[in-house]
Amino acid sequence: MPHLSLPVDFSTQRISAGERRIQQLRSLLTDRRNILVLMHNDPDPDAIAAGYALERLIRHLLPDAPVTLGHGGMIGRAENRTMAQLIAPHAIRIPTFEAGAVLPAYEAILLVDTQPSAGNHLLYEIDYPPEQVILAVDHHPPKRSQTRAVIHDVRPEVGAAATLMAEYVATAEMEIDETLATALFYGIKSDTRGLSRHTTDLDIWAYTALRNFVNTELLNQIEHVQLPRSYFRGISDALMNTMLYRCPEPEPGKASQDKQGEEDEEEPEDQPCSGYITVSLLFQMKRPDMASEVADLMLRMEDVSWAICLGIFDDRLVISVRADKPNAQAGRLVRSIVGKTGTAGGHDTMAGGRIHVPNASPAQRIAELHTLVPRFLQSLGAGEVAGFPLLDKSGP
Ligand SMILES: [Mn+2]
Repeated sequence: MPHLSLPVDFSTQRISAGERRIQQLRSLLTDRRNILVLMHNDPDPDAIAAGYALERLIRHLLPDAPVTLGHGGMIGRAENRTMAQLIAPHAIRIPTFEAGAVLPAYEAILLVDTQPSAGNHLLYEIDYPPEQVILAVDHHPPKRSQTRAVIHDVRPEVGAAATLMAEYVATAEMEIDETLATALFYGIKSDTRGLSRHTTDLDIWAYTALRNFVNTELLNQIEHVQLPRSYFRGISDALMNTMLYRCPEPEPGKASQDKQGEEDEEEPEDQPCSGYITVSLLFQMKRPDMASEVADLMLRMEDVSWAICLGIFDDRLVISVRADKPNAQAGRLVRSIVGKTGTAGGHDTMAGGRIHVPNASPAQRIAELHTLVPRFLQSLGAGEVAGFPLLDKSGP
């Protein structure tokens, strides 16, 4: 029976901590009549992989467990849709307006790639008993909040939730097959950009160990899926609505102070900015994750250190930010701008946010979107800078 072996340098302490989590999970879920593994809204490959792995783990621990895999929002990106169809076609989508009616029926809910205090999952919308949130497996920075899952496994240093689930799978000595391995491998690959960002030894272990079990054909089907024409139209719109702004020159003698310790979310600090900032506006997104896809793409432009994408999807503004410097604080930047008007979260180099504008006309939404631009530029020290359109050939 093939299975993953834990890293050889794992201390006995670390191994037994993992084993305790597994035992606790089994005993907490025993006799629950209805269990939901819940991914965050608009799931990405890491959330799908971690959700699928947790569902499989629960079935391994409790073969007759009545477990459902689900998410809110929509799976947009073609790669992610294909992954969901090939790996977890049984996963259910719960619309936000049904969350209040559907979720209380579950006696236990387990969160993957998110945590109770985050605003990007369906529990955020409703009053759900916190003691029934049995597990949170997440790698996003913790919020200042008392709301914790019973087993609260949040490790922000790790590159992917799929990495954490690989550890669970190895600890439980659960059989690993190609589908599970491919899902977890792609989840890690996508969240860490092939181990090139935000990576720990645990990510390298999981990525390497899983690679031996990957079904290359399945991985190719997901990663190199053919893209619909609407994708290219969306990219074209994005390119036409992208502006570049020069980063401010660093003031001589003004060394960036090393403020360690207390996080203050309200007070943005100097952000590392060099070269250019791109700002892309997407006035009519067909899917909410288009914003992150465009931000990813723009950050690949040479001499760009910040890529900001602001879009409109349904009745909300969607913010996606990418930074290239590991000491950037993209999460803090987005939180400081969204404030209490919406939800935000993220890591140092990637972050996102949502602002709901339910009773606004299309024109008002567009106006709201425009007001965000100077606020982002000001926070990056480029408030006074004149931008130029990316597609303007006479630009620098
Ligand atoms: Mn993730």
